[in-house]
Amino acid sequence: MIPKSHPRFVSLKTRDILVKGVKKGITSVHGLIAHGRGEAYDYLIKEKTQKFAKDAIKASAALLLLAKYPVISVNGNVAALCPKEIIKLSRILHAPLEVNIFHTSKVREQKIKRWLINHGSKKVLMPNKGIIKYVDHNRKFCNKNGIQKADVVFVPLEDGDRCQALKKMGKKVITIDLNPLSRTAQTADITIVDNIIRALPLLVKGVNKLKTLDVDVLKKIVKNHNNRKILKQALQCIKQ
Ligand code: PTJ
Repeated sequence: MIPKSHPRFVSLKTRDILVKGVKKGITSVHGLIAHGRGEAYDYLIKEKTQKFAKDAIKASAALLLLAKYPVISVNGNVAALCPKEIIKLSRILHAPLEVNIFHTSKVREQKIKRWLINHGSKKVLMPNKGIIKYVDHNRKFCNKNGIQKADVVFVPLEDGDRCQALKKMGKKVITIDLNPLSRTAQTADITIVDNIIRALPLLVKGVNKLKTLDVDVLKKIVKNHNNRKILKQALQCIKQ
């Protein structure tokens, strides 16, 4: 039991959640390593949602609201860290959740699905006959009524290959990634450089706030977003 008074309470608690995720069979063991890398970057941005992240969250909310068919991709880390928030986002956007994992395991896919349903999701899409072109590994399989059909795909904590492939397929891609240098961060249309545990609740808030705005206003927010500039600001912050 970690006492709340511990100066690293949130960080230690988050690690615990992921370790439990591994024990439950939701998170891959590799997910712990990925999280460690994320933590290092989080430390460098002072474990705070910086302005460049807030700006990217606003643009993401606008793009998701403008989407005709947005889909939210869920992997083992996302499922363990923020099941409730990801379901909230799916609900307010009417965007399906789709389980799509990198480290192949049919058993883990089913466990993630059950986990999300137990947390209140009505429906969870699974990879089937849909194909993401240009990808060789397990992630090439997707749901043909989910990611395959989507115009905007939200892929938090992603590996670079699939992000590039989704872009080549003509989709708009939004990601959350603490590493501004990762291929995903560099390739996505919008990159939220922040910890998912802070960014996701803010994205839900952002969608709720912007949902009454005029389409033209939302389009302007998206048009004014410059991902290169955001990544540069994130790197600048890290350098400092
Ligand atoms: O469940 P699976 O099989 O799909 O596996 C999921 C992981 C995350 C293990 C898999 O997609 C993977 O290996 O990802 P990568 O290539 O390590 O990329 C994950 C990215 O997410 C890295 O750039 C990390 O810095 C970043 N990251 C890790 N934890 C967080 C994070 N970004 C935001 N918030 C975090 N908590």
